[in-house]
Amino acid sequence: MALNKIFRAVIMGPPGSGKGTVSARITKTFGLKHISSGDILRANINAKTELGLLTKSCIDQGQLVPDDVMSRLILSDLRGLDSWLLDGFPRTVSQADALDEACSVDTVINLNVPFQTIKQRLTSRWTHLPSGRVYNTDFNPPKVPGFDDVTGEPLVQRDDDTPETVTRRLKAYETQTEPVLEYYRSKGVLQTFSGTETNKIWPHVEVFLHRKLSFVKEQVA
Ligand code: G5P
Ligand code: MG
Repeated sequence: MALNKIFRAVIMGPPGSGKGTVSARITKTFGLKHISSGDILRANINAKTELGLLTKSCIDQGQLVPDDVMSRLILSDLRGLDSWLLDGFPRTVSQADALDEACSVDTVINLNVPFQTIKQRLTSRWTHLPSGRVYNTDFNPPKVPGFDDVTGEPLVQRDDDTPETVTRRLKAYETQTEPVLEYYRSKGVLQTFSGTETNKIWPHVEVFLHRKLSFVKEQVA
């Protein structure tokens, strides 16, 4: 489906809920540009930039990077883009306010996956750092174990995917990110999808976005 109008979406959900996995499907099906705050931070850490050096310890400890750093980073990335799918930002009410001041959001997709399901997934996740592509030894294993399907480059396990850090990330989600759901609910743009399997959640997201995009098209016409 070619996107010929402005459409701005946010995808939310706890760590490991499948935001990256569902975003890849949205990008493939609807052509929305995927902007993942975590992927951008990890690319900076990998390249040892100033931002990477500044944020690495926060991420490794399962804490959030300060709001002003994140808002500046992501809002500058959005400049010049009409349509996008934001993954991992906003993560606090202060970040949601900063985004709201810069532009409006058409829809917020919330993946509501139980914490117990998530913990098992993250310890068996393998990531291709340059692209952000994710694999899972149970759910979607790479064709050749340990290597990216597209580039053949090695996969790594994220430093923040240890059981202790995952627990801290879930806590940060509960205290700092869950209030953002209420923020968007009160604006009438929040759409929640609940379940334990991405393959069962995805068809509902797909139908929802098809409807939403046809509606935006009619408004534009
Ligand atoms: P990130 O990178 O944004 P999180 O913690 O929000 O990290 P994460 O871990 O990237 O989210 P996800 O994208 O929601 O998870 O999930 P995913 O990668 O698609 O799926 C997880 C695993 O489950 C994969 O292995 C996938 O293959 C598998 N899977 C998917 N579906 C299924 C299924 O149905 N069944 C099974 N068995 N497996 C499945 O942020 C990282 C850090 O960066 C900082 C913070 O420190 C954060 O902790 N940060 C920010 N700090 C402040 N403000 C911000 N805005 C920040 N953004 C990032
Ligand atoms: Mg992710």
